[in-house]
Amino acid sequence: MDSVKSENINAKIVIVGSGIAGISAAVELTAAGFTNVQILEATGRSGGRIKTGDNVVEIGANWIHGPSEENPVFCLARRYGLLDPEALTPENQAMEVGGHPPWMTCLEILEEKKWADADKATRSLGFSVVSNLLKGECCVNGTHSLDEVGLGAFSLYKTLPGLDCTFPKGYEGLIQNLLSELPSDTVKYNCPVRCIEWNNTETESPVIVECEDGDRMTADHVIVTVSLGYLKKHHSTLFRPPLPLHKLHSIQRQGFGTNNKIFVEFDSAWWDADCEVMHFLWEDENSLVDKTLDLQSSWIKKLFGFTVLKPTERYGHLLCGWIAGHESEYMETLSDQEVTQAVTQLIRRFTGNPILTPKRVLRSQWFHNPWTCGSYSFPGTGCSSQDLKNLAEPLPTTGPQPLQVLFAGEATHPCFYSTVHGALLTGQREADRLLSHYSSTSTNHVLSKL
Ligand code: 6YU
Repeated sequence: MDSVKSENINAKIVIVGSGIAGISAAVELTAAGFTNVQILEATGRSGGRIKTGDNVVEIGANWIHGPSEENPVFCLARRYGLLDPEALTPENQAMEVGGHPPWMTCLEILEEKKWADADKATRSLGFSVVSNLLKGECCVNGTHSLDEVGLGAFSLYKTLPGLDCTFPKGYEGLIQNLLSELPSDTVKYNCPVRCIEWNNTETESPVIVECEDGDRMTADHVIVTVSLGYLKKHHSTLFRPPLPLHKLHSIQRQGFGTNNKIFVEFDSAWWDADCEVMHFLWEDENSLVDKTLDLQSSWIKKLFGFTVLKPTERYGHLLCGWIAGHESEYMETLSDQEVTQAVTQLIRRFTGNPILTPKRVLRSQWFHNPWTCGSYSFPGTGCSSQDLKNLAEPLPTTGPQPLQVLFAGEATHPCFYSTVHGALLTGQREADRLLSHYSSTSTNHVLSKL
């Protein structure tokens, strides 16, 4: 690992956000010898969109997508001893699943049928299956409709080999282990940043970070890791002077949507022991046109299905429903009772069992979370790889005081956007950028990873 020149070790680096991107940046900078690294976190906890609830229920990120040697989250989780033995086997790491979560089984139904000579009822079923697939695809992409996803940029997403795996004791274990590598006072909680004033010439350090409580601190560098949703909503007040236009346009072009989960717990299982996923097919969905006219009465139809959480010893009899888009955002505005009622009706209708009653229902609300403003990014229509580069570009790139404001977070990764490993790599990328800047050697280096 290159070392930083001793006179630069005190450079003041502020990191906005204590999600995986912010924490991984802090760990790398601290390990390289920087002594003045402070994370400012708006909420009272670290982890951001990694959030484990009671009974190891994952409110946010679920899987390590592509758990294999190239995936830094997998390597870290293995190092910290956070994975089940199956996930560590070479067979598991070699499996190619094409980047889809383990729920997209509906395709098999389509493949079994000969659609060209099918009768009307069968064709109608076919449309229902396709409609269901599209709802699932909206969840994967975190978008309302696939019409909002740019075809060109869609192919930028890179999948890694490995059968997606979970953290048996919760994804947050990764966060706790990483935090333990930092000095205990590194994260300041309940400290929302209101404004980042850069290009200051009146103070010795070029950046002033102003918090909601009016506290103002100077910094040599600020790494911004807030979500793209937050940036879209607050860029005009968050930066003074404003962001350059090309960066702003890229923020606008890149998509950021909502995918929520609805957990439904039962006293006992009413599904088969080998059931992994249930899809809901609606008879009247024989058109692929988006026709969400009455959210109040039809939002639940956007829920594509339930995955069965396993093993039962860990989760009890628990289903996880998935719902994306405007219907998902509407669902967030309903009371717990209204959501429970809609889900109960849905399950009774599809099972034909009028007395099935969930023990407990819990849903995520990522769109109305003021510090996230949605779930994750996707390549919007008209978005190109240049937009992703622009999102990651620091300010300014040249001049006497470069790299005042740097940008990390899942949406700034060129091919692993929307994932935990993507976010982690962007934190390391920006730490590396500062290390190269301050490094005693001029060679471009890659730090020995954690
Ligand atoms: C993954 C998965 N997964 C499900 C759901 C969600 C996400 N992801 P953070 O937001 O974490 O941190 C920023 C911090 O900043 C935060 O703490 C804020 O409080 C703070 N902040 C904000 N404003 C501030 C201010 N003003 N001042 C101070 N602090 C401030 N990823 O790998 N596996 O299974 C899922 C899933 C419901 C919501 C996911 C998954 C996404 C990850 O959770 C997410 O990328 C990272 O946690 C983000 O970390 P961060 O540090 O950048 O931000 C084919 C193809 C198509 C392409 N897509 C395929 C991939 C599918 C993605 N998978 C999704 C699936 C699920 C289920």
